Amino acid sequence: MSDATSEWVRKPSAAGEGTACTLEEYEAMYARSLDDSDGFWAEQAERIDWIEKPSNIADWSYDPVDIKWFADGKLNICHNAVDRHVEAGHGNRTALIFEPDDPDGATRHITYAELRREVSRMANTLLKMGVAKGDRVTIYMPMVPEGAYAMLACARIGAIHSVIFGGFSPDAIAGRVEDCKSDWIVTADEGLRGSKTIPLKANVDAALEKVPAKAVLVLRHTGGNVAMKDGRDHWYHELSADVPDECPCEPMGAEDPLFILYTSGSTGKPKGVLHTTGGYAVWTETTFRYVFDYREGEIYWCTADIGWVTGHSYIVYGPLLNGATALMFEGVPNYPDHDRFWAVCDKHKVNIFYTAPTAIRALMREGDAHVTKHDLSSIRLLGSVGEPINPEAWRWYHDTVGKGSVPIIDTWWQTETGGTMITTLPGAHDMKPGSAGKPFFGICPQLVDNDGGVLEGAASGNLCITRSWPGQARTVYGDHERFVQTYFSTYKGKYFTGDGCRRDEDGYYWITGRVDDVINVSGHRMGTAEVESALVLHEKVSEAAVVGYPHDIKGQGIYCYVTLKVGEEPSDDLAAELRAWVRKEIGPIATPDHLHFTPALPKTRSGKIMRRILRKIAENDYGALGDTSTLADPSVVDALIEGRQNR
Ligand code: 6R9
Repeated sequence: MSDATSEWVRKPSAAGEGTACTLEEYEAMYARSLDDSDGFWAEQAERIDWIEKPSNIADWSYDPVDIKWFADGKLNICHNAVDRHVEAGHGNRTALIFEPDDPDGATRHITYAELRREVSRMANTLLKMGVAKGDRVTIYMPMVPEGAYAMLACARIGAIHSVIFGGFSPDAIAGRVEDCKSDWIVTADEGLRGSKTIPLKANVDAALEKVPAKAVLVLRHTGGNVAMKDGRDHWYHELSADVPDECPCEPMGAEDPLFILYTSGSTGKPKGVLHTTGGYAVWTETTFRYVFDYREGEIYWCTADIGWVTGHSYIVYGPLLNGATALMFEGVPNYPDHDRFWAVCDKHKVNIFYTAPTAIRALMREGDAHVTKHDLSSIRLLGSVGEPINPEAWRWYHDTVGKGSVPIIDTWWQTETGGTMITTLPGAHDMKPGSAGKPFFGICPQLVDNDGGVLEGAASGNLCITRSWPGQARTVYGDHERFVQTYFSTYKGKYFTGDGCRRDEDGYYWITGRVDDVINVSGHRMGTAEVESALVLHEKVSEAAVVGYPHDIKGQGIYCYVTLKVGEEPSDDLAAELRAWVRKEIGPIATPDHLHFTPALPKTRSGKIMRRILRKIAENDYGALGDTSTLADPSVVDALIEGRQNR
């Protein structure tokens, strides 16, 4: 392999109109964001409408962990994302474009004035249902504008939204509803993805057999038949029929909670990552502005789902805070054909396109003709997010989609970071395929070795961040100790990201992937422990160990080693049953790629499963099994290699 470090791709020379900053500006602003952090962020915060302007800018500590930004400020983020633009005379500007799953279905254009009415109507409907400030509202919606309305409506009245991705199962919904004690659910009859219907309401019904909720608000979307429970379930169009389309914005403290978003970690059940109002507003506004270099009138499309943080920050809040026009797409990249993304870019003359490496790899495999048959000349910026992008996919994205002349931003960030942390800026930096690039304003990355020793210069290590930034998660909902343990105890006084990373001699960062027991499947974060817990819940399973392995399209695939209870026999039927079981317990995104029945797992004499060995076998890499002498029974390894599934 060539030394990718030396492979530069120069940015196009004309930065053009907009917010684009040059390399000199980036360097000056980055330096100031560290040397005069309060001054820098107070200035960025001026683009937000504050009810009470903050004077206390940064107020945080990593030991003990207590993070506050703009603490004495008051604002409403929905006002800033919606009303502010109408009041500034931009009511006729398009806020959202909706492209349905069916290419022949009705496209919708929603102006900022309409958005204000729709969000207000939704907010009044929530109030009518009984939702109060501080309540947790679960949103389980398809990718339709009403999903964004629901989020913004919560923000408008000071309720805390908890969006759950539509691909999660009833059990996963129940766990999340229970964890944040959410009495209220917003959902739709069904979702549509690639012409398949997703039974959203039925999934909610199944979840609510396990946990209680006071009311369910149901959007009629497909018109499919769903059961409605008297006294609990309400059709949105009925309940909202007589509510006004004006609703005041609740003044919120900057540190009042805005949303909870569940994400996977290396242990136990998913964590409810909590973001607050003021810092998140400033962070998503600023990152969107500089990273996407957004220019008035442009069409911006992020292909994520609002169920993930990328959808929160870069479909809803970031773009709308900037008064941008954001496209929402309900469908999938390969329906009705593998050209759908490019057809949509052409149809809506998309200027900025932001997607995930897994989609790029899948579409690359289908051949260039799907791309070249569409006019993509409107695209002037391409983005990537969610997992490391391999240089081959980067090249294809750059050369075939971007015709070799469009800059790519590879944005590294996490649910916990609220917005982009490491990326090149399109007007400032040359690119290196596979490298995320440079830290955003205010971000201090640090690489440490396994003992916490700080690594300087060109080095590889564990990626930490040493200073807080406005968009940082404040806690794990209801469990601050878990927040401290997960992120601030491995390397005391630092935020530990869980990612491995290399910094090259030019100061560019190359994320190498998770160093904990989290795997990244098609850009979806998953704890191997979650899949293991699901498997051992099955009556025939005694023990399970789950690892990731490199997968051409998905980035990582899910490889499960399973030992059965005495008397149970492995069979293809049982393997299929266990796959279906995991889908039911977690959701389709967690479907195992390989199920490997084994009479025993490799363990140390003290009983620890040697995952390193399991990873190597799943990767088909037996030359590097390393030291197996500490195994209680080394012969297990030969049997595992013999029975390997990923040939
Ligand atoms: C935004 C988002 C976070 C994890 C993160 C890392 C991986 C995200 C990446 C990337 C390499 C990038 N990740 N962006 N790795 N390059 N540009 O995806 O949040 O779902 O919480 O996942 O995703 O491993 O730690 P989230």
